[in-house]
Amino acid sequence: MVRRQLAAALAAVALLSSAAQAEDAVKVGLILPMTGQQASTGKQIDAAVKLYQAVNGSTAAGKKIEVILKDDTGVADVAKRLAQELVVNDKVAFLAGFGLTPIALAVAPIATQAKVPEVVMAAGTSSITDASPFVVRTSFTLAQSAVPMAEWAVKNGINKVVTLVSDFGPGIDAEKSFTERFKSDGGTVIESLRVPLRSPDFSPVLQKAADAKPDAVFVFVPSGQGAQFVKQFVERGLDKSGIKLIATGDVTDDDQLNGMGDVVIGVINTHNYSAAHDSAANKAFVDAFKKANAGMRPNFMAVGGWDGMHLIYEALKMTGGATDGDTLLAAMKGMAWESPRGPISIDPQTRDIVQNIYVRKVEKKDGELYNVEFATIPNVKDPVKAAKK
Ligand code: VNL
Repeated sequence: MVRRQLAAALAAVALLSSAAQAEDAVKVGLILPMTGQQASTGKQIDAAVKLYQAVNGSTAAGKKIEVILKDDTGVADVAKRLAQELVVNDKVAFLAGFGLTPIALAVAPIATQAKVPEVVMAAGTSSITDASPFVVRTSFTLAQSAVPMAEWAVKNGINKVVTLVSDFGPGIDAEKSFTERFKSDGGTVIESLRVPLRSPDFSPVLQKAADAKPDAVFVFVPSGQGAQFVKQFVERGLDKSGIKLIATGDVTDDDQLNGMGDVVIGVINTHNYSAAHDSAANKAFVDAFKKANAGMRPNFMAVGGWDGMHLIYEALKMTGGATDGDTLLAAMKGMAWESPRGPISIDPQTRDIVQNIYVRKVEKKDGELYNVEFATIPNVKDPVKAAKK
């Protein structure tokens, strides 16, 4: 009898303390494309988030940080439903992830309504941070990379260009910001070509680009499509046409670069992160990432995920564990730290990332292809928002 009462009492205590623990946990709803066309982005970010917790522990400000991973399959409507469920049922303190622009945009009204920070770890269209005062970005904008690419091209004797981009938000930003700067620096864009985001066939546009006989083709395709693009570039014979390939670093993505073959050696591109970035912080990051993921090389998406977790942890430390959205946003604005990509900060006015952009050349080092950085444009703010002010 006594024993049974004791057991019941102990069970009650256990229940209470696990309830208290659950209440103490801070939940992060991580919405990523784990399947479908953009699955490589989901895989990279998920791995980086797990690594962040393995290296830094699973608590911040004395609270357990519980990540709830959901697969949006790359579809905006699915992401929207998942975000709603995470807010209403799981009571998440953060929404994070967002592998594609339409997904980040679809979730923004939910972030606004629920006053939950939306940490954008991947998507790169400039306007995303305008979609909600609760959006904070740790990835990049396309204009950040495209403008320096245009500047480099004109300075290096490239005068006539065909642009070729994926036909959605970031591609249109890349096309527009490259073209504006290239023209104002004295270059000519002779043709602007776009390919669909879903299942693109690059052959017809590559033929058009070849026929236009430019000095170079400027290309943006999203992470995960670079290898296919390069394959078709070669199949159409553009590698032997004398037409140079210049690009944002999304094309020569570390996730796929090694498989692209020697044909990409020498390709000049601009971006925020290279696995070959020369710093102690990056070496430690790349080594730990490879060790935890059977040799997989981290790409710029992984770094956006890693830094998104840093932002979440540090904001919680600053608020002493308080999780109301306004307090968290105040903590995030202006935060600065050293990322594996170099020094970064969150612009307190726009909530967008400020970071170095590097001009890189694909080279072979120890039998592997890398984007080797040879010039740095420091502390680049999103040029689209900077121009509006
Ligand atoms: C986006 C931009 C997606 C750049 C990407 O890869 C990328 C986006 C998935 O804004 O949707 O490389």
